[in-house]
Amino acid sequence: MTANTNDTKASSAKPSITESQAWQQLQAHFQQVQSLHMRDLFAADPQRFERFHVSLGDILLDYSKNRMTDETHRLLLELAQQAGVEAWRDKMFSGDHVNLTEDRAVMHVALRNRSETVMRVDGIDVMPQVRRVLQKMRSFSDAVRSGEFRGYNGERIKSIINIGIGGSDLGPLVVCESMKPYAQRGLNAHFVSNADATHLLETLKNVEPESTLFVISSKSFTTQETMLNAESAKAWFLSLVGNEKAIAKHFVSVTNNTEAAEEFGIAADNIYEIWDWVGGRYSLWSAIGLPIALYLGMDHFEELLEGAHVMDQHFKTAPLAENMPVIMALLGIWYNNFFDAQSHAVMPYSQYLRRLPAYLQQLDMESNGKTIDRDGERVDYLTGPIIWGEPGTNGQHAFFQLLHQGTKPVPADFLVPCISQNPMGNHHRVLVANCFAQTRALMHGKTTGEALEQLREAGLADDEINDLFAHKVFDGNKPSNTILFEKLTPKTLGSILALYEHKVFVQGIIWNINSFDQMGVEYGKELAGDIQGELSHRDQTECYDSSTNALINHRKDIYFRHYERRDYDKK
Ligand code: G6Q
Repeated sequence: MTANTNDTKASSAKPSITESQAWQQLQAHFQQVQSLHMRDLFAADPQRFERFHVSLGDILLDYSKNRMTDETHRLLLELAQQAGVEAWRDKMFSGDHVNLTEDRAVMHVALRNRSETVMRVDGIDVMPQVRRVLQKMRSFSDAVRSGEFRGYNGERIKSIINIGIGGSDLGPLVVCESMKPYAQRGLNAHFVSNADATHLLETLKNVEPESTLFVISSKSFTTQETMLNAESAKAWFLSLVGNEKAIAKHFVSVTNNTEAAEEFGIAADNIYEIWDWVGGRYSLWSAIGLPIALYLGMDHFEELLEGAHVMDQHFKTAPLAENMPVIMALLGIWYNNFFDAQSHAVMPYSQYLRRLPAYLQQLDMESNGKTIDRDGERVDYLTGPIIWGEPGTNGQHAFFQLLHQGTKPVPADFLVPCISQNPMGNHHRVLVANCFAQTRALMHGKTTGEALEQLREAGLADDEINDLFAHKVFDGNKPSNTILFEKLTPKTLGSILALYEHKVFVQGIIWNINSFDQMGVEYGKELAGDIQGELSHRDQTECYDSSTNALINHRKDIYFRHYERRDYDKK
């Protein structure tokens, strides 16, 4: 371990956060405020929005529709202070090995550092290498987009297929999907991740080899799904083109394992480097963002970086009380640990952001889905929530019922632009009105009096009203944040993604867990190997539990019978 790491570890050896004064005070405070209704808090204080919102550039975070008072706010901020959030944030920005279990720096902020500031990892300024790779991305993406770079037979590149999974998929995917209005006409971006060949084959149905560029994205270049898909894509390409040399014009790679990429057949020049201080789920800002640069152009990619940098500076310098990621993190902890909320919903009122919940699922759940704290002890409090969501207004016609009248508390984030990328008739006004109406209804609910009045106005008889009214009452007091922004531009998207990254970081610090490893993912990578071996022969499998054995044997029976019959039929 380096001196850096030892320092970090020594300073983290402290009593559980639940023993801190702030936590204890929050617990006592929770008893007093849990029965307060936000409806009354708003009625009693016309300035509530004024006090509980914060802006950064064109992004407004309204957090006034939360079950909190000034005292809650104060105590939550104290919790952040007592957990050492500021010190840990500074350690991350200084390149300390805050990823303790992997003994690594966590420096995705350097990837989008648009200032002249030096950013060191293990004593070395990483900015020159970051800028070198960005420059290489620019040259290549410019050449592809202008048609200067062409396929082996002179065709222009029309399709980019990213082959990667997890962090090497979700980040570029969410950005490309969200930024479609900025894409170049005639250029399509596809993302293939699943081991299920369907994903690759269905994608290949839409492209021609001469005009397709594959980006093999894998930090390790060993991930099973990615290797499978990359090999099958290469085989497909060669079967149609029949020319090994053509690979140099159609396959590039982003990886930390250049040797393996070269062995796969990728020309050295076509390899884009990433570094071990870039975590997979924090890597869209690195060369893993190459599909973004290709699809949207490097200027837009740099605007995305700029947006993230603005959020980084805000996170680094704004006082905790006005710090957007800190506020969102603390509210999340308030519900997770004091109200026992098991999940957190994300509702983008923007079709372009439809994949945001999936991206945030990985960011949050892979980072903070941990039980062992930084000191190696089992935690005795809840850590990361289940993240889920769908775009509005669709969710309203599906699961919103549970938000309004279910028995489980589900705090939610609503994201909505003020201006649409696709102004058309009344669509956007309807969309925004629905978003605001939902957060208002969740907060306010519908009282018994209001329900009765509505039923009377509808002309129902008294006995009908009696039977119905209880079903028409909405408790309200359901918390939400609203993130309202001007327009979904690359810069705004960069800020929003960085906002969530830092939110997750702050929560990890308070829960005293390492948000930057992913042992569960690695465990998954180990597991399938043995079973794959068992599936390849006909003998009965008996080495696992009865359930796993039976499932394996059942599949073998069906599979081998299916192929034997097919071979027999062919004869
Ligand atoms: C992310 C995780 C994980 C990883 C994938 C792909 O933080 O580490 O999702 O990104 O397993 O890994 P490779 O990029 O090495 O293929």
